[in-house]
Amino acid sequence: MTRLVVVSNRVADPGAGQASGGLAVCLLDAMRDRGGMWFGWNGQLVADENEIAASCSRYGRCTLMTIPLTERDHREFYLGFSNQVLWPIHHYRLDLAHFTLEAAEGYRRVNARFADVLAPHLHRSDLIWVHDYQLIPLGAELRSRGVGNEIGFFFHIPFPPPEVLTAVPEYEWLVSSLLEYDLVGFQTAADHANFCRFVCEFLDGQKVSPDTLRVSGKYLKSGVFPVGIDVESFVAMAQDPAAIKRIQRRERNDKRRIYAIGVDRLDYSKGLPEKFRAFRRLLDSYPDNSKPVTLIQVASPTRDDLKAYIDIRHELEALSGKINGRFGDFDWTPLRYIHRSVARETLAVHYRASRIGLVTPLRDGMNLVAKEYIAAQDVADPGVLILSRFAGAAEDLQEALIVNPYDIDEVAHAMRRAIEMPKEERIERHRMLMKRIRQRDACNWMRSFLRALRSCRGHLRGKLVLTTPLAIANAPAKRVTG
Ligand code: GDG
Repeated sequence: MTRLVVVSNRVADPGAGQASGGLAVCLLDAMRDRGGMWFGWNGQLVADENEIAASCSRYGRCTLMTIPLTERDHREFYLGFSNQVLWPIHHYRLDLAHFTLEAAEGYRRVNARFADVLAPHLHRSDLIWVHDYQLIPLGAELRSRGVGNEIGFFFHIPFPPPEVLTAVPEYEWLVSSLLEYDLVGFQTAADHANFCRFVCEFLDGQKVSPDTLRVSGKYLKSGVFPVGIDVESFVAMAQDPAAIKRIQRRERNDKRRIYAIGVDRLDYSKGLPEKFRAFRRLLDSYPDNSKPVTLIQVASPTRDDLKAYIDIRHELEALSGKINGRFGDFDWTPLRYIHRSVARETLAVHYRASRIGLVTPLRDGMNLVAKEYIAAQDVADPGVLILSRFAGAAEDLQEALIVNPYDIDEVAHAMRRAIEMPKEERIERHRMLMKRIRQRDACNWMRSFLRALRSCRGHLRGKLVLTTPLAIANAPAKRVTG
C-alpha cells in the first residue's frame, strides 16, 4: 500500500489527551488507524536554527516526525504571517490583519525548511497531503527539490472571495504556489467557488470541468471535501455509564435548569462576545424564571500572546461578569465561563446534558463542535443545535436552527424556540442531522480526498534521493499554545 505522508504546521501530541483545535482532532484518529507518517512542528521553541533536529515517535500505526521552531520563526512565521495576516483575512477580518516584510520572509523561510527536512525522507510512491494555511507554499518548495509525487493540499479554513483575498500583499505568489499541487481541497462549495473565481479572474485560468482548472498550460484538480468527525467514538463517549450517572445526578439536583453549551477556541472568529450578548438578550427578553437557562461556555486558550486575542479575552471577562452580576442569584450562575482546555470525555457528557448547542461563529471553515454536539445527543430526547449560517457546517446541517450570529435578537429568539421545541420535532431534526454527520464522517473525508488525489497523474518531475537516517534529538522544551 502507498504510504500516506501528512504534513501540518503542528503535529498533535497524542499524550496530551486534550487536543483543542479542529485539525488536530480530525487528523489524530485518522492517522492512528491508517498509519503512515505525520510531519510538522512539535510545539517547542529553540533559540537558534542550529538546534533544529527531527525527532520521531510512534502513535498506533503512525510515525510522528517533528521539528522545533526557532523563537524568530515563531514570531514571524506563526504569530506573524500565519496568524496576523492569513488567519484574519481568510476569516474576512481585514481590520485585524497586520503585515510586515519580516513576517512574510519568515513564512517563506519556514516553508522552505519544512521542505528541506522532509524531502530526504520521502519515498517515490508516497502520497503527500499538506494541511492548511500555514503551509500553502510547501508543495512548490517540495517540487523545487525534485519531489514528483502526488501532493494534495486542504484548506481547513474558509477561502474568501478575491475582493477580500487581494488584501494579502503576497496574494498572487501565494495562490500561484497552490498551482503546484495536484489537488486542492476546500470545506464548502462557496470556498471552492471563490478559489475558482480567483484563478480565472486574476491568474488567467480556465475552468475546463467542475473539478479541473487550467492555468498556463498546467492542470489542477480542486474540489469540496467537508471535514467530519469520528461519529461512533463520540456516540460511545457520550454514552459512557459513569458519565450518564453524573448527568443524572446533576439533573436530580437541578430539575428546573436548562443548559446551553458552547465550546470554542477563544478566537475572534468564533463570535463569543456576540454569543454572550445574545444570551443576555434572552435573559432580558424572556424573564421567565420558571426555567432559568444556564450557558456553559468552554473557551480554550489559543494564540494568547497576540493583542487581538488578549483584547477579546478581556471583553469576555467583562461581559460574563456583567451578566452574572445582573442576573445571577444565590442559587444560579447564568453564565459559566471556563477559560481552559477540558478533557474530551467531559465535553461529550456536557454536550449530551445540554438542551441547546450554541455554535455561532462569525466565520468558520467547517466547525466540528456542531457535529460533536449532534453525535453526543440522546436519540430519544435530543437537544437542539443553533448554528451560524457562516459556519461551513451550515451548508449541510440545514435541520439545525440556522441563525445570523451578528443578529443577537435572532439568536436569542432561536434559543427560546429551542427551549420550547416539542420533543417530536427535536427527535425528527436530530434524526436527519445524525444521518448527515454519518454520511460525511472523518473516515469519509479522508477516503474521498485520498481517492481524488490518487487519481491525479503524478508530475514525475525528478528523482528522489532516499532515505538518510533521522537525527533523533530532544530539543529543550518550551511549549506554547496552538
Ligand atoms: C479548524 C477550522 C474546521 C475545543 N475546546 C476544547 C476542545 N476543543 C475541540 C473541539 C473540536 C475542536 O477542538 C475545534 O474544532 P473546530 O472545527 O470547532 O474549530 P477550529 O479549531 O477553529 O478548527 C474549522 C477545523 O479546523 C477542521 O477542519 O472545522 O473551521 O477553523 O473538536 O471539541 N477539546 C478538548 N478540550 C477543550 O477545551 N478536549
